[in-house]
Amino acid sequence: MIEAPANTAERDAFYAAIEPESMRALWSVMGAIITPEPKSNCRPALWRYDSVRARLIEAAGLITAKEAERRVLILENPGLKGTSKVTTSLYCGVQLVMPGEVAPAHRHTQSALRFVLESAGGFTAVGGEKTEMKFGDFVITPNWEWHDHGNTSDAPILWLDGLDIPIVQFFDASFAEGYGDDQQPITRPEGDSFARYGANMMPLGYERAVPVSPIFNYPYERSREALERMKAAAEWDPCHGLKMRYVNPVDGGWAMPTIGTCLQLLPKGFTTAPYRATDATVFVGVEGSGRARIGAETFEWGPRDVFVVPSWHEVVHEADEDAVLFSYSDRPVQEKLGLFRERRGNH
Ligand code: 1HN
Repeated sequence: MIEAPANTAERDAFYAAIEPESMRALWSVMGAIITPEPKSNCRPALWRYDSVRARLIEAAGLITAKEAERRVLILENPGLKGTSKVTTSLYCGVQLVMPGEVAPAHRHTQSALRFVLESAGGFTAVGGEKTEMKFGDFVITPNWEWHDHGNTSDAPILWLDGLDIPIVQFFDASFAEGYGDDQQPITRPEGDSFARYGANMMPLGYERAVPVSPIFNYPYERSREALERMKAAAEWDPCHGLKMRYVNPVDGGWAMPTIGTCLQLLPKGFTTAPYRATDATVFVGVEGSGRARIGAETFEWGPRDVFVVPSWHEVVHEADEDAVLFSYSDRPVQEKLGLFRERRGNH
């Protein structure tokens, strides 16, 4: 677009003179703030699960879940150091709860998703209901709901946390408080919300005041089975293989208002057509293995590895065996604001 006009001694003096008066000449910065295409410090990156897990076990020797409140290692984008961001708009971390430990109840205006990476038994309680967290489950903690977690097994439990922290930060809308006790009172039996909202039915007359799915655990067993059954019909999307969106059953929209979540299957030997979109996306390997070619870089991934495709970077996926990927992005926000764009294929 507009290239900054050349600097002259007179112009530089003018810029310096207006700076203390809290003014800036638009023409000196316009090209930097209105770019012809997305320009981001967010970089393609991958974290190996084995390395993250080993560091978390090390951290467990340093601090309890209770003292830490949440024993989490943030996956910080190497292009966004010091910001606690995995992409410009989203946060990602991996959390460890050791056998018998609890992560105490609190609430905040940031929304969270959990994607369970390793579990022999553990729970999260959200807004008065507990749910067992099993491998591959996608669990939602809506904004301002009390939540606490616990490990009821004799092995470590680990999951990925995806939060909209940078979005809430952008709007200066953060509120948070502790419950004052480790665990919140349980007011509904386990499985209650799945029975009410997860059986392709809903209580007659049900209306939801908040724009988030009333299902808070989307079990992997169910989602994976759907993909397996669809495989037989083989209506592969050239860019995505079989990619399914987790939905809010109330309105068919995204399960969360700020974070879009998907589960996809790429069959053995599949190579996707090049794809780019404005929503920087965090991918989590669930099953199988493959590689993502992101621009000029290639990232080999296996189960539980995490990688990031930044906004408007071309990605090509290849699967070595039947491969399942979970992913999340800020697409719901961009769609609501009319900003989302994608380009299928390379032209
Ligand atoms: C949080 O509440 C959790 O509840 C995890 O497990 C990560 C990162 C920042 C702020 C709150 C959790 C978080 C978090």
